[in-house]
Amino acid sequence: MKILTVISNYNESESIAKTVLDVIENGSIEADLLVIDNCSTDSSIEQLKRLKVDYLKHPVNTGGSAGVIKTAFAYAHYHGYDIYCHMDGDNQHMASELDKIVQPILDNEVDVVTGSRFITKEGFQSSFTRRMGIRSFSKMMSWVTKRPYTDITSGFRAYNRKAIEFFALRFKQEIDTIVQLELVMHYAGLKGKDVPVLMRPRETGKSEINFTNALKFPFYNIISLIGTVIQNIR
Ligand SMILES: Nc1nc2c(ncn2[C@@H]2O[C@H](COP(=O)(O)OP(=O)(O)OP(=O)(O)O)[C@@H](O)[C@H]2O)c(=O)[nH]1
Ligand SMILES: [Mg+2]
Repeated sequence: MKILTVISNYNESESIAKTVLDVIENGSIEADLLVIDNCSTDSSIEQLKRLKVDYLKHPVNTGGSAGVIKTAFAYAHYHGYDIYCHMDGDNQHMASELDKIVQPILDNEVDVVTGSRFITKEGFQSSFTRRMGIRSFSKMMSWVTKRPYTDITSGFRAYNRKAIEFFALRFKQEIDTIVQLELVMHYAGLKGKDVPVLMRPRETGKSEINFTNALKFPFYNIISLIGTVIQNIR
């Protein structure tokens, strides 16, 4: 079984080393490690060189973290990986819990696993408004797909070979929002589940969900949801 752990990085020079070392020292699975850098403008690349970790750098920033996921699917497929695990470079996800998101795939239970901080409600739970946003979209998606979602924006995920091949070979469009990614997986017949994990608070750097993105998030995701549902009507 070939497993790839990908760390998504954009201007995380203050936390990328911690994240990489967490995977190397505490990773609970046997896996290769790759950092995908979305054209950082800070000293992230110097940190990666110093750590001697494998990385690839986008020549331009894709305008959001979804671009990293597309590259990761292509890389995982090209190099013949059976499972691709995704972690954010802000050290919020725990490498010691990688086995939790991989196990349901090894058991052939599902195709995609999402680490959710809202099942046991322990560890970092995010701000009240952010929680409300995540909750509303999780509920909306559960209603549309009839599969329970609890932490729709979580970046701590594992995908099996079926999911990797779908996104690397068959899905040619851009991935713009997490709602679109989840809905497309649903329509492609990929089965998913959430498992409980703990998350840490972001200590440094800037979250993708800044003030402007927090305002745009509901609109983009609703448009995405409607657009993806319409595209699936034949
Ligand atoms: N902002 C931003 N982040 C990116 C980009 N490409 C990759 N990333 C990475 O994607 C991850 C996004 O995580 P966060 O910005 O913390 O967003 P989040 O975890 O959904 O939100 P929080 O709950 O606030 O932590 C980080 O690891 C970034 O380094 C990009 O183009 N913009
Ligand atoms: Mg984060």
